[in-house]
Amino acid sequence: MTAMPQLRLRYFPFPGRAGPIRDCLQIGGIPFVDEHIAPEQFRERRSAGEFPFGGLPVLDVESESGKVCAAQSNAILRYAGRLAGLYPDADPLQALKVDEALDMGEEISQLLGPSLHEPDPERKLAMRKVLAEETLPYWAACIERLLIANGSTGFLVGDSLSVADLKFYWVADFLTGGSLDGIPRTLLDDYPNIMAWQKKVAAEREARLAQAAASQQATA
Ligand SMILES: N[C@@H](CCC(=O)N[C@@H](CS)C(=O)NCC(=O)O)C(=O)O
Repeated sequence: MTAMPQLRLRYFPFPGRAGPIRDCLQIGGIPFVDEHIAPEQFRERRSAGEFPFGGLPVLDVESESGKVCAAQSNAILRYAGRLAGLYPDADPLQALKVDEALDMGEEISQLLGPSLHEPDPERKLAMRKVLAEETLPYWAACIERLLIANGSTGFLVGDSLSVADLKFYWVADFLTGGSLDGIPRTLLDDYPNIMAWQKKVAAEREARLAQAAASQQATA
């Protein structure tokens, strides 16, 4: 039997792009070191060339095949999903749909980037207005259609939790959590399938995390 690789996930001390990866590994009962890098330390460590493409998250994997340091949150999430049984590896069509959703999540995250980095408050709010009134409703309508096309199962792909749900759980949390000035917390309220999905995935995630924590305690 192949031994489980040793994993170290490096990211900032907030969910961001690492939220779904942390959840996935925890739900799957996959041990990993969850290293939180303070933003002040990040710049210094990046200048020292510590991160392959300069950004976070980064996953260090040590296995029988050697050591690997990998970047790109979706690639890491797929890998974590394979280890945790939350990526439909055996079904290419389901995997295609999961990949589609992951890339859509990344596209939405990237759309937020310019306003996050905009220092001028007026320009920031003007950018957020376009996001809140045009760009994000466009993508929300795409997700609503995805959920309907999947039979309104309450999951993005198939009829069970996958890494696609975990990715969007954190994207939706960021969008509607109230931390983005100019983006209303009610942004997704007009999309009944998204609202039902959000409720179901939040409950499923919590239950699966609690189950994983309980079984880890039982074997400790
Ligand atoms: N496409 C990359 C984007 C990585 C990225 O932009 N990460 C952000 C944090 S979410 C980062 O490292 N920001 C710090 C910076 O670039 O200064 C991925 O999905 O991992």
